[in-house]
Amino acid sequence: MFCYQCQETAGCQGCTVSGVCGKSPEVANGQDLLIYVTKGLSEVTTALRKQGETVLPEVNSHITLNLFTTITNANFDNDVIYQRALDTLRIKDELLQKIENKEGLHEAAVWTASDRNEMERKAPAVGVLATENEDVRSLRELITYGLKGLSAYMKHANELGYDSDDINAFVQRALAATLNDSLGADELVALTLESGKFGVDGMALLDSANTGTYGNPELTRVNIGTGKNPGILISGHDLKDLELLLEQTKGTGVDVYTHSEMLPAHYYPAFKKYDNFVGNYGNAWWKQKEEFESFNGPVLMTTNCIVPPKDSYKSRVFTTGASGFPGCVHIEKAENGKKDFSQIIELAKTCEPPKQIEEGEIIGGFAHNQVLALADQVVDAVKTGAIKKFFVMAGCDGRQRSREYYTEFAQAIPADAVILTAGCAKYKYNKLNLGDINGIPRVLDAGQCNDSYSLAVIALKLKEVFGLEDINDLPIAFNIAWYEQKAVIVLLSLLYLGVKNIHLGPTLPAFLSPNVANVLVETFGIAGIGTVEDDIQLFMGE
Ligand code: FS2
Ligand code: SF4
Repeated sequence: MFCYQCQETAGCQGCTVSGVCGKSPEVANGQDLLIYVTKGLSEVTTALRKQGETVLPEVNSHITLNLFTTITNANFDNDVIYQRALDTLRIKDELLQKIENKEGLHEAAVWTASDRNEMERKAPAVGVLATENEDVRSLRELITYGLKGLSAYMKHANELGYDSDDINAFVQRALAATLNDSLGADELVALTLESGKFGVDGMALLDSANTGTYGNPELTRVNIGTGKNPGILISGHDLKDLELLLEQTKGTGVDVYTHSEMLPAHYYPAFKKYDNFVGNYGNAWWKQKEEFESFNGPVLMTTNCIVPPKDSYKSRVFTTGASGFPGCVHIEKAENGKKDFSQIIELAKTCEPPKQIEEGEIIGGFAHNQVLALADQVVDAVKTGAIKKFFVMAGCDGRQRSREYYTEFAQAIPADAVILTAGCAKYKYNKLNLGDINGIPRVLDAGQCNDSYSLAVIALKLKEVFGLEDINDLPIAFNIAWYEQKAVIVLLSLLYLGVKNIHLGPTLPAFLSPNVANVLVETFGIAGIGTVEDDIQLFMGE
């Protein structure tokens, strides 16, 4: 196996024996094969579009779900992965018949298999290292990882009935381009930046889906303690799953708690009507071994990030959507679009209530609509000098000790600075009680990682209010933490919007070759992190 798609990759180089995330070599190979056949299908659909044919929404959806399935910590179930690969080949073989000129198609578009054994034999030859040129490999993977993140956002939007032909066509065109040996570094750099444009579009689409369905996030205080009823813990990112769960638990005596990236669900008006929607339990994904244990009740994983569960609570872990883990019950969507969570609810009734591990409240809900409602207050605070700087500290949390930098950084920023956050990175500083500036909290949480879009909207609005030409003339610094591939599309989106001098940590991606890293450094001023003291000085221009 060879995988270097996430920040925790072994030795900052690549996982070759097994994944730091718990992914076995067999699953890594299965995912490589799934990506390979998905690229093949994408080359076929892209050729069909060129012939003027329409690609069905089911095919688009199949492709984005395949990509989502291979995101770090989403799906460890090789039966599911190989079945999806086989289904992909069936769809592709059928569509291939319609291609008028098959000459010049990549092997991935014409290769097929009839069973898992054949696919398993093929898998080791089609992984990341199949591209020999280090820079081309780096750019192909950078694009592919960005598309994985974008696909995750598309799937969430799809669940709420939102879709975009343009974005699907781009995802497939770009996947097909990563197979094309005639594309050199310059073309791939251009495609990387184009991915950022579609990243912005994808996040905007999901923002419309979420706010159009559940209302605009608003300033909310979220309980982090526990009640006396048994509970279900819902993790991951899918708001539709949460809605279905809340509907089905109403009046059952079972409470629902959010975990990790589900916390921002509390900020949406539509979820406030459920009396049994009690609060948020625990922290970011990587602490789940302890927190799922002490929660006592069932856990529903709607997406990544799954940490391979301990036997002591594994029978209480359920998966749905793109997520999966062998031995954990997977709840499928029925034909009518509903999901039946009754077995989770019945199990919850037999469980002890959650053990309280924290108490108090955290505050959030500062997506674009809420912040813009406070715009006068914010602009005034900037004009009077009460707020001197905004730090965008969005992204992911993770297990490495070096991430304590972000807690220390948040504590060390001057008292007249405000943190704008989104994603599970927030757990490094959202319980520090950093106070407020003239009533504006010093940590403004916009929501999930995709709500980084909100932070961009806010920055663009401030640029307009202050009459600036360039977003980089604002008193905003970007100090982003990354872990998995959704952070890659967020980064590419920020670059597309013209944001410069983003600091990325705790380490730069292993999949950036020295030359590709240089392009990002020279063109966009991307940098890693240093010590807290040095970085604060640098950001404050001292
Ligand atoms: Fe955190 Fe994991 Fe949100 Fe990432 S819960 S690292 O999926 O996308 O963020
Ligand atoms: Fe390693 Fe990350 Fe790949 Fe898992 S996802 S195998 S930890 S690089």
